[in-house]
Amino acid sequence: MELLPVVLTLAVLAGSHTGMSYYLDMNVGSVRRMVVEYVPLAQNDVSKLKTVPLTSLAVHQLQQSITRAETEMAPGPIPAVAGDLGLTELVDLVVKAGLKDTLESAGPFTVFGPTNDAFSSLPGWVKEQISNVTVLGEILKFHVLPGKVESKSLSNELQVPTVEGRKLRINLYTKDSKTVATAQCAPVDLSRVDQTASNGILHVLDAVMIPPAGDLIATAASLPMFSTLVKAVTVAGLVPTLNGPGPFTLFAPTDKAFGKIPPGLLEKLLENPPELAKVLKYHVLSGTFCSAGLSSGDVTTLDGRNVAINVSSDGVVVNESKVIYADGSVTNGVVHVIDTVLLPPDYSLPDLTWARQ
Ligand SMILES: *[C@@H]1O[C@H](CO)[C@@H](O)[C@H](O)[C@H]1NC(C)=O
Ligand SMILES: *[C@@H]1O[C@H](CO)[C@@H](O)[C@H](O)[C@H]1NC(C)=O
Ligand SMILES: CC(=O)N[C@H]1CO[C@H](CO)[C@@H](O)[C@@H]1O
Repeated sequence: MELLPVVLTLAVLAGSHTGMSYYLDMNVGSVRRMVVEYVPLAQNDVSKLKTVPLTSLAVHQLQQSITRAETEMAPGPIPAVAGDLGLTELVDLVVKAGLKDTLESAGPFTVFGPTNDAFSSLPGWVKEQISNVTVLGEILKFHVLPGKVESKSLSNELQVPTVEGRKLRINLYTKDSKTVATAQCAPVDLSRVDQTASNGILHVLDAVMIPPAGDLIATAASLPMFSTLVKAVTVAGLVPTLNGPGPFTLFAPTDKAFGKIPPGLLEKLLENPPELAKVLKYHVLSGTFCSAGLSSGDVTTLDGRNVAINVSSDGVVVNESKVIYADGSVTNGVVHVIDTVLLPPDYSLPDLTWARQ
């Protein structure tokens, strides 16, 4: 809190002496026994102020003003602070889900508050889902942590339990020599973290977090477009790895992507689990690489060989595979859906010697 606006507010509240204002030391929390001559209090320059002793009446008036001003300036509960920050859609949805009373209760809570833009840019299927207030309530509770979790205590791959029950994952990256923080891959607005409310704190998010339905494998298995991937991962014996704690980043080819690989290759691979495992591991990175934290450059896959990531205004491309859906929320990392299977360098045609045999 800046001192000068406080001084001016109090001076106005205190009224009285024409042309006079009061200077308070809010840090000490007590009224300094001085009156200052009202010079135009331009740009934080308190050094020019002349001090004179206060009368006891003036001290009394000032103390009353301080009490009043403190009441007025004390932050409200989380929904009020969210409103002040312009997170009006969040506040509306909190009301709709019947969570306002909870978020105004003693708490304390930490809320990751998505902006209005974050809500309006949700994909249609999510908007449809959150038109159901039960689902909406679950998603909103996934944005609330019990207790106060300040931004300084966030660390890379930290998992924190939410009020909803499932954990969300924090990631910290360095991108273009700046720190990028994400919560379940939603970018955190680091210029608006640790916003104080009477019953907790609020960190602003640039996207809405979707609670993970399960781990990498369970999530892929629940979606019909990944039937080939799930079959391949099972045949290759990679399920115990990929449903482990990880965390992992999976570039997940759709069935359509598998349909584009050279004829016969998939059948050959399915008959050769160790080779299939190599190809599949070429789709997995160790660690959670959310799109907000991705930079262009080579990264090493679980297979040991590199893929080249290209981040541009056109989106994210991995070697020649385009990410068509980024930041799929899972419990043990993240899934980015790709439109083309990644083949390790020795699979480039026409060198498919082993597959030709
Ligand atoms: C809302 O979602 C819940 C939980 O998924 C479900 O049980 C309920 O039937 C849904 N309500 C409507 C009106 O669709
Ligand atoms: C990255 O993608 C952009 C846009 O498609 C392209 O112009 C650029 O050449 C690519 N960079 C590399 C290193 O491939
Ligand atoms: C097919 C293809 O482009 N493969 C490349 C993927 O990126 C790695 C790392 O830069 C290269 O070594 C591969 O040749």
